[in-house]
Amino acid sequence: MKKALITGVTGQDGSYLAEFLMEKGYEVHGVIRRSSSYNQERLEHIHLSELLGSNGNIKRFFLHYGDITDALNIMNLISTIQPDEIYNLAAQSHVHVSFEMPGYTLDVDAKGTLNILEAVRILGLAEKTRVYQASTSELFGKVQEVPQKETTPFYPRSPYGIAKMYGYWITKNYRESYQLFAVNGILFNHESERRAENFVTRKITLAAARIAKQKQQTLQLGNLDAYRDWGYAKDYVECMWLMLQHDKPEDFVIATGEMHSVREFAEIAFQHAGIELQWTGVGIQEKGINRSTGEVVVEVSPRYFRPAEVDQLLGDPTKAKKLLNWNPTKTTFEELVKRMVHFDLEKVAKEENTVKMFE
Ligand code: NDP
Ligand code: GDR
Repeated sequence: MKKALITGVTGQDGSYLAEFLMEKGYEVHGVIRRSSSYNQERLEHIHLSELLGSNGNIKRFFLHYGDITDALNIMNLISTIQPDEIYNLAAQSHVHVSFEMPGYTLDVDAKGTLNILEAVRILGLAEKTRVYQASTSELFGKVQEVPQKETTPFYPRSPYGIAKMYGYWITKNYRESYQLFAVNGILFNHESERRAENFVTRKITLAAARIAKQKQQTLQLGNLDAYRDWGYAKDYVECMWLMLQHDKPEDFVIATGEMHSVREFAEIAFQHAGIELQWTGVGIQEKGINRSTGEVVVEVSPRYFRPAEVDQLLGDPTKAKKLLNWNPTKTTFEELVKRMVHFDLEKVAKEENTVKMFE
């Protein structure tokens, strides 16, 4: 049985990847951080299926306390588990937050990556353990070429993008210097009903659901004219695994090849929640009005503007299609938005019930 170690297992991608690898028959080990509040919501169903013995009562899912900034802890975990594959998904992953916490973002996203690669090298696991590094389309930042592919020059525009750039190069360097099977997945934005609530897509789908159910009045957004290449997270974790099964360690762009604006995302999301948006005004005066009631439901707030913005990202996944035989449009943009809104409509309905229960 192959063993995988996932850092960032409590996050959006980590939870989907854990499920995916369990289905493939792996023994899965995840790194969780000690927290004063519960942080395993996205993993509960995996715990449950293990407890119910649906996998023949052989425990195949293990969680370990750890932090990728703690080199000793990471060394100890890798030495004990002896994983065949490591997926480094742990990160301070919020671009806007990285402007407020650049030093911390550097420690986690750059040095944390080095800690993992060094542990594999020092422990003499270069031949056994394959490493996946969660690289990002934010490396492209201020776009030098459209669409972006593996050979497009980088120009990151945030402390997050710059820290991830170190992660990218150190991964490549360990591959070239020490013959590690270490690869970068340069993934473009991918979303889901498990997306954290402060990323723009989930913020919109939750707000659209709450506004439709009269639990919230308005949604405040920043730059409505940012364009992103949005895919579905569950489809993307498969690529991480495919990259580590490939015969050669190589870096891959993973994207849908289609981009949409934040404005468009909001329009479609509100539509699925039963509200037709009409835009009025310009710049920070711009507003989204509910066409049937005339109420303002979307406002622009400079609070969500970034000191330096990435205006548009569009990926070219040709290499992944060809070499990994990956299908980038399993879930279309429309389906993704619809799926997230319907999930949040149900979530919000349950919130209402909970409120009523305690009234
Ligand atoms: P999330 O923010 O949902 O999850 C991040 C995970 O990292 C959480 O499990 C978090 O733990 C963990 N983590 C944060 N800091 C540390 C640390 N110091 N030590 C150990 N664990 C830590 O991110 P996603 O799932 O969306 O993304 C996964 C990875 O892919 C990230 O590296 C992200 O930067 C990258 N990426 C994401 C893209 C996307 O569109 N989603 C696109 C391209 C790259 P906790 O729950 O305790 O906070
Ligand atoms: P991004 O995702 O920065 O692309 O990073 P995010 O959803 O935060 O922003 C996308 C775009 O929307 C604009 N925007 C807003 N963003 C947020 N969060 N909140 C708002 O209210 C808002 N209004 C407009 C942003 O300015 C931006 O242009 C994500 C993360 O998952 C990274 O970890 C990952 O590496 C990249 O995707 C690829």
